[in-house]
Amino acid sequence: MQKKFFITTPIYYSNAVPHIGNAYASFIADTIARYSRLSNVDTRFSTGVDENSQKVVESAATADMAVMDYADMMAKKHQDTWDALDIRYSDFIRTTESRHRDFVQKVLQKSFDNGDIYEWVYKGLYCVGCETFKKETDIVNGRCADHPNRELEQLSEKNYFFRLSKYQDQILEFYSSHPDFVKPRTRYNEIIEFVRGGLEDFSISRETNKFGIPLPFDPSQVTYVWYDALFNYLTVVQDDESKWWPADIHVIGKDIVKFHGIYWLAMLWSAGYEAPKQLLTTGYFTVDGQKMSKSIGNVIDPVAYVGEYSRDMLVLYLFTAFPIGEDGDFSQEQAILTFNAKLSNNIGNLLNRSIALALKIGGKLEWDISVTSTEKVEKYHSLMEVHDLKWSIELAFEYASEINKYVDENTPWKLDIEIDSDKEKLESVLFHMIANLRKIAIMLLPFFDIKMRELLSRIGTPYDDAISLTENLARDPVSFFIAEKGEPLYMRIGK
Ligand code: ME8
Repeated sequence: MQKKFFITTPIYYSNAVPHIGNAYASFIADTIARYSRLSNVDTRFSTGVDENSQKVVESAATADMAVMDYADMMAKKHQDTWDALDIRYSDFIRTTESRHRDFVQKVLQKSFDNGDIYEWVYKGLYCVGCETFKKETDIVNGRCADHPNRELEQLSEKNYFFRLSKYQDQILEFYSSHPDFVKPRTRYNEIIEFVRGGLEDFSISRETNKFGIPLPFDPSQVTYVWYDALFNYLTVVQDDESKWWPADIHVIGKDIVKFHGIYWLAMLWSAGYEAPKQLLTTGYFTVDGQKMSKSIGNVIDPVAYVGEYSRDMLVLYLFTAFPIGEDGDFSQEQAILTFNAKLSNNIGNLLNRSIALALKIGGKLEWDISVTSTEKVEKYHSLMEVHDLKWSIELAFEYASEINKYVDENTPWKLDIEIDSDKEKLESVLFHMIANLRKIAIMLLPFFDIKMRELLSRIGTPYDDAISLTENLARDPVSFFIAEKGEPLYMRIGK
């Protein structure tokens, strides 16, 4: 078993509160971190805000606030969002913190000393939306293809450049010896193709921006936001770098895969660090068929959403609607249908039936043989270990459907407990139901912690935090006690 596990989310730009797309990346990292913690692995999960960006300066001006006052307010809003969504991160980093400035200056100096950073005058069109200079091929009708509402800025300034071109061969060699470095495979192939096309050195400083980390070897310039942002992943582990680095997984969206899959590797190597182990890349989703945008008014606020529905409904839908890595569409109608079918009906039904039957025989039972198979558990672990969250959840629901079918076939409600042979059969069916439902709930624990713990307590087989999730799953209960019927675990939405 792995000694430690370190997972990260992107650090989100702090000029807006997190929307559902940002929350998607955080839910993925959170679920994987929960599984790791429940498996008794020493786990670290970092997130935070990307503050040294022109976007933050502009938004502060629009809000008529001093930049740091605005950044403080927004960092607090980000933390409040993650708390409301029960995202259990262990580290929250702000790139304006002094620990981050000190660390970034240290790595900049290292790369400067070894000749990977040099001075040059740069001329080009800059997009503040992307925080990058744009090539002719990225420009459509005089504007950035991704930010058609913004004017491109013509910049000409003395800049420091990072010698990315030097690392081209090393990056290609790394990719060929690390076939699982970028998931899914399509993104891995895209990067290789891009690198083969030739890598150009990139500018890592700005003369005109005043908000950012000053270069240690030329304080008249500040670091380019991406150079500073990527190093957040190392700043957070400065308390014990050799234990935590390399990171096990960076969860990122497909929009930022080039920064992580190319720039980041070269920047790390240049400063004397190893590459992270894996980039888990998510797709993008649209909302009811349209790109999420403020002007359309379809940006979903995840906090309002879980307030109106529930965290479990949001996580269930985000994880089952499309596998990680694929693009998808968020349909509110489908989200409700999925919730009703899977949590309210399938799991809810199995729970209600188990409780109703148990109460028929006084709520108590003892048993001395194992009644569940290990096959599903093995499959579950192998899916969770490769972070296949969609099929791990689907496996648990398929399992619940099978047990519901088994109950339908055995019609235990027709049995007469006054007849000995009937009573024996009822007990056997019931124990089978409880032992399997218990396994299903444990499998779903990293996704729906609160409700699954509640379910386990209600069927008289509480989760044991003293042992690992694997051990909890490996043991069948030898008895249970159910005191009362209780409210539905998941109230159906609509009719
Ligand atoms: O890029 N669907 O921050 P950011 C799915 N600060 N995921 C989405 C999404 C959508 N429609 N929209 C955004 C930055 N995301 C940088 C990162 S890391 C060193 C610096 C998710 O606030 C996706 O994971 O723009 C994407 O990578 C992230 O939000 C971008 O957040």
